[in-house]
Formats: sequence, C-alpha cells, structure tokens
Amino acid sequence: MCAQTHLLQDMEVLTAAPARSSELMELEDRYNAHNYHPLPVVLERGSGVHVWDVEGKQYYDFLSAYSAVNQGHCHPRIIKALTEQAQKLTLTSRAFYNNLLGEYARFITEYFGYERVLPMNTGVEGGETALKLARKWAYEVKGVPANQAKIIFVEGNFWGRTLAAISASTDPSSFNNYGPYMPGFEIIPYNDIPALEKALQDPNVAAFMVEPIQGEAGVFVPDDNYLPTAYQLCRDHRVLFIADEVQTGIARTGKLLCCDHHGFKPDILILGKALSGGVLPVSAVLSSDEVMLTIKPGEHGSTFGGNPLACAVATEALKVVTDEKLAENAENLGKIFRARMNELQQQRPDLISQVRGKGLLNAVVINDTEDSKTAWNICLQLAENGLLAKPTHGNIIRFAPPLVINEAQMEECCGIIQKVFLTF
Ligand code: IF1
Repeated sequence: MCAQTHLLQDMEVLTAAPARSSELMELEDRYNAHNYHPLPVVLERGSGVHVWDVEGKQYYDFLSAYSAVNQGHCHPRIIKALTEQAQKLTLTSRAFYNNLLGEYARFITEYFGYERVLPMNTGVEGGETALKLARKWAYEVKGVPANQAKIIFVEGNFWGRTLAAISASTDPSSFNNYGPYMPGFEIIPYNDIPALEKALQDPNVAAFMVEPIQGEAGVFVPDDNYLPTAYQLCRDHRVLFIADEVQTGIARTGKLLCCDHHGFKPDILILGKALSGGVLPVSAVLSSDEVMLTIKPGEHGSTFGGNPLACAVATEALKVVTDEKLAENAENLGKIFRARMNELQQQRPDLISQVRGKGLLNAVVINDTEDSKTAWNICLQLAENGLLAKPTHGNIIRFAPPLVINEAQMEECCGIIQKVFLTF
C-alpha cells in the first residue's frame, strides 16, 4: 500500500477520531518526524495495567511500551524512588563519584549473579557496549589479530537503531539506505545449530549475540535445546555468548531472565527497558572481570550512564520484580493466555494460524500475508473494545501486558480478544 493511501486511510481515521485526539494527532503529524505509524490513540495517563486516552477512555495496555513497563505504568514505589531522588541529585557525570552508583553496582551484580556491571541508558547503547567489550576482549585476551574480530548474529535480530545495530539487521526497513555498514558482522539463520557450528570454525570470532526469544521479529521461540547448545558451542570455541535480554529480561518470559529457562548464564548480559520500570532510560551490561576490565578509564562511557537518579529507580524497579513475584505471575498468566488463544484458534482457524510465546511475551499470527491490513484492523477493533496491542511485521499481533496483571483482568482481556476475533 503506497504511503499516500496509507496517509489517506489514516486521515480518515484521524478525522474520525474525537476532536481532542485528532487535534493532537494532526499536531504530531505536522511537526514531528514520521518515523512511526502509531495506532490512532492519544494516551495521557497510565496506572498499572491501564492507560487512558485524552477523552478519558480506559484501555488495557497489551504492549507495555514494548516490555518496558513490566512493573505496570507509574508503579508507586518506582515513582516514589524517582521523585525523592530527583529532589536530591539527578546527574553528576562520571567525572566524579556519586553516593548511589557503588551500592547499585553491588545490588545489580548480586541480583543477576555477575562480577561487574557497566551502566548505560538505552537498550541499543547496551548492545553497542557489549560488542565493544567483545571486540576488546578478543584482541586483548583471546589474541585475535587487530581489526579481524567477527561477531555472529542471527537472521531476524533486532537490537536497536544505531548504525551498528542496523548493520546486523536482516530487515530492510531497518537497514535500507543507511549504508555503508559496520564490517566484521556475520549473520546466520536463527534456531540453527549446524549453521552456528560452521560459523564458529573461524578462530577470529569474538562473540555470538542473540535474543533468547526474538521479540520484534514476531516472538519467535527457538527449540528448547537451541540456546543451551549454542552456549556450549561458544564455550567450546572460546567465543563469548551475548544474550540480548532487553525485551525478554526482567521477568517477562516467566523467569527473571529468559536464559534462566535453560540453566546457563550468558557471558555478557544486556538489560534495558523494564530495568527502570519504564520511568526513564536505564540499561546495563553485566559480565565477568575478565571481560569487563578490558575497558580502561576513558575508553567508554556516556553522560548519563550510572546517574544517581537511574540507580535509585533501577534498584526499586528490580525490588518490585522480586517482591511482587512478577516472574511467577508471568509464568502462570501466560499459560492461561496461550490456552485461551489456542481455543480461539480452534474457533477461527481462518484467522489465526499460530499462537506462540513464553510467560507474558506472546503473539498471535494472523492467517494472512505480511502486507495485509487484517492485523492492523483487528488492533483497531481491539482498541475500540478497550485493549491496546499492535502488529509487528504486518500479520503478527504481539500481546505483552504488564506483569502485574491479575487473573480476573487476564480473563476479561481474553474475553475482549475473543469477542473481537469471533466478530471480525
Ligand atoms: C523502535 C521493535 C521491540 C529490543 C531488543 C534492544 C533494543 C530493543 C530485543 C534497543 C528495542 C524497541 C525499539 C523501538 C520499538 C521496540 C521494538 F519493534 F523496534 F523491535 F520491542 F520489539 N534489544 N526495541 O527489542 O533498545 O535502544 O530502543 O532502548 O526502535 O521502534 P532501545
């Protein structure tokens, strides 16, 4: 569908929307870059599993800001930590020490079981940091010749929008016309052990970076033995296993980390999004002394990395995950959700081709082509009925509510989804 038609269709929707919403959508459309195509809903408040639009309509949020508000919108404990610290000290830069970073570093390394943490801000900065560590380790510890280090990625990966991240991408909408691309990146099929085995024959491989479940690609869950076998192969070939848990981490898939389902600890762990409960950008890279201490003073950093406000917020955000047993809740309610969606698939096999996911990271695959509008129109209907979700890659609808959702709310939401699909 050409952009013009898209715009016309959207203009119809925008003008059909209530006055205040359409006024705000048109304002954003006029002055903001067009780097997104949002659902025509204008949100102004959030609390727990709910968000409200400017007309006061309430929705269940089944996107959770792409898994950044696992603890629920505006969690009182996290907001309290934010507002209290914001009145004391927000940012010092790392030119000086601050009173929270040391305690936070001890807290988060013990929380996840690592020796060291390097604090950053966005998920993609976490990815960039992990790759710089892997290259540095390859040259200075493994002995790979200068500028020969290789990093292996899998098809369908998504780890952000920087030039390095899109250099690893196999999705034209991520990389098209952004070249030339970062050298030293090799891409193999996902969920394919022989392909990894072959790639690891190259002695210059520094690391293998992978999402335990591919979020953006459409919630692709690999075979049970894929991750632990891949991890063991990396160990056998002295290659660092980097887990991008920016989206799957922080209890989203029913365990604290998605890798915890498979009983191994990645050599380098990347966290982001819900590390702050969605109140400000906080990311982190965790690893061993051997890897982390290859970066010497002045060799990496960021203005906001490790700022006291982020330390206060992230500490409370992680405590909430433990205290409210969010991983267990995600495990239990995810099973209920997938059972209900599988029932729905039996009722509408013409519409639903597959249900997949782990914990509360799930997707319903619409029986259609990637460029169809079916999934989009279903999401418009879901919004009409008070539930927000958005398609990824055209015909896949991702369902990922905050992990604080309770059983009664989950039942209600499954009812809404069932009603929309059965009447679609
Ligand atoms: C967008 C996607 C999700 C991520 C994983 C790193 C990052 C992300 C596994 C980078 C970020 C966000 C980015 C946002 C939409 C959203 C997204 F559809 F784009 F891919 F969640 F699936 N690793 N994902 O999912 O973290 O730098 O954004 O903090 O760019 O449109 P970030």
